[in-house]
Amino acid sequence: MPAIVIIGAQWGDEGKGKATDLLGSRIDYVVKFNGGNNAGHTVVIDGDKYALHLLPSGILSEGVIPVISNGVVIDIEVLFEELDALIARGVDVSRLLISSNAHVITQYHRTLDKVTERFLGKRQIGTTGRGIGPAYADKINRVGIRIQDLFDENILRQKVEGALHQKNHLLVKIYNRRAIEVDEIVSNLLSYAERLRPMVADTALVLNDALDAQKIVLFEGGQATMLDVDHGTYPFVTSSNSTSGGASTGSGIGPNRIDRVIGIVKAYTTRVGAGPFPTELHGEDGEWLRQKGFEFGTTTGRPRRTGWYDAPIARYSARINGVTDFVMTKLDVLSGLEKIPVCVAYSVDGVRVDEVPASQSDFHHAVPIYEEFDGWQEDITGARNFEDLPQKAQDYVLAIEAISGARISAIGVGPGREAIVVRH
Ligand code: 2SA
Ligand code: GDP
Ligand code: MG
Repeated sequence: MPAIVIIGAQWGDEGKGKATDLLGSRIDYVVKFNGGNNAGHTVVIDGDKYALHLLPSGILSEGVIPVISNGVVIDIEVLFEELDALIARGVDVSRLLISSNAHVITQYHRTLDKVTERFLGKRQIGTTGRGIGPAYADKINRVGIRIQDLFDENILRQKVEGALHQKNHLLVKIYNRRAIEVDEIVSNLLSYAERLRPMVADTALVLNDALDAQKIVLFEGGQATMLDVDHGTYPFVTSSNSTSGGASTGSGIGPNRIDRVIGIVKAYTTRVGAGPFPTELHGEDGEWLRQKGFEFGTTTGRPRRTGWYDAPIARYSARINGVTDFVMTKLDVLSGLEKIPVCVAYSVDGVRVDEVPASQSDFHHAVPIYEEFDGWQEDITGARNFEDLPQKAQDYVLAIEAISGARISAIGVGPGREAIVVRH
């Protein structure tokens, strides 16, 4: 089973970092293929907490080769900060490989991200402010800066000039900000070149060779299906393909090499930023989930919006990603509830709809139709086999599995690396 893809099946923060880390001991390469330092993956190992943003979570597993492939946008200053923080904690990061085709996030991308959001006012997306959208916009607009450009000053200067040409006009005339100097950007980027050089590689070739040699390669998706620029709740999405297809285009391996797609779902739902969220809870229950699940952004610290499990979204994710199995996380957070509502379909303007509506306006109007399941009162954090779970927790998982479109092969019962029930 050489190529495995892990993706978020909801709106992110499902616990992908933990799932990646769990597989870590069996894999040879771990690849981040989309997004940038907007991601936030928390991994807890022996009580020690690691928050990773730009680096793949698999970097914490000994012997694994971490790869940042072409689909990623890289803020180099953040990259080095994150590497240095791991080095200080004794993590070996020396094997990291970075694609020469990956794009770079610069100061003007961060600035534009923030001023654009401010300009949008009430219509803002609630981005992480890390410059992700503007960097991908430049990539698509063919005025992006790639990692390989840092090794040729002439080319770099020409490209930065090209990129800043329109942006300075926009910044000065529309947003009333100061113009950004070409020299400032070029010298900043050049200052990173020598440290970066030994990490840069033709990562598509490396990964294809690895797969030819029967190595196990894990592709770790950032963000999630409902935040995918094509398949998510556009425009309330991130700017990359965070669905499983992104693993192919974002790394340069053929789609037919992917054997397994693991969708990570939380036992309930959360979302950070604006946009539709049918099962969102605004009252006490929502706050209870937020506190009990510690639902605060790993990158920005923002409180996450919380709500019940949404089965049409799980089915949608199973379909769009070709999910072979789900890992359900945070089941422990639901312990102590009398009844657990699960969204099984929506009512859109009075009509029952069983699948995620194709029209955004319909999705904005979708009202969940709930089925209630019995809760359980026991603490389940010590469970390691499915049979260790209280009968009602087993029933909840099996009921959700039946309506979610794929098998649930593992269940998270606590934040720690070991807190997982694997179903055989
Ligand atoms: P962006 O910055 O352009 O990617 O923002 C666009 C939308 O994508 C959402 N987004 C996220 N949603 C959940 N988790 C993310 N990572 C962090 C975490 C978030 C944080 O792990 O907690 O710390 O706030 C993430 N990254 C992007 C974002 O909220 C916008 O809705
Ligand atoms: P990611 O972006 O999908 O990697 O997820 P985040 O790291 O942003 O958020 C998931 C949070 O849930 C982290 O704080 C994890 O430590 C935590 N977590 C993961 N799995 C479980 C679980 O099964 N139970 C509990 N209680 N916490 C979990
Ligand atoms: Mg996260």
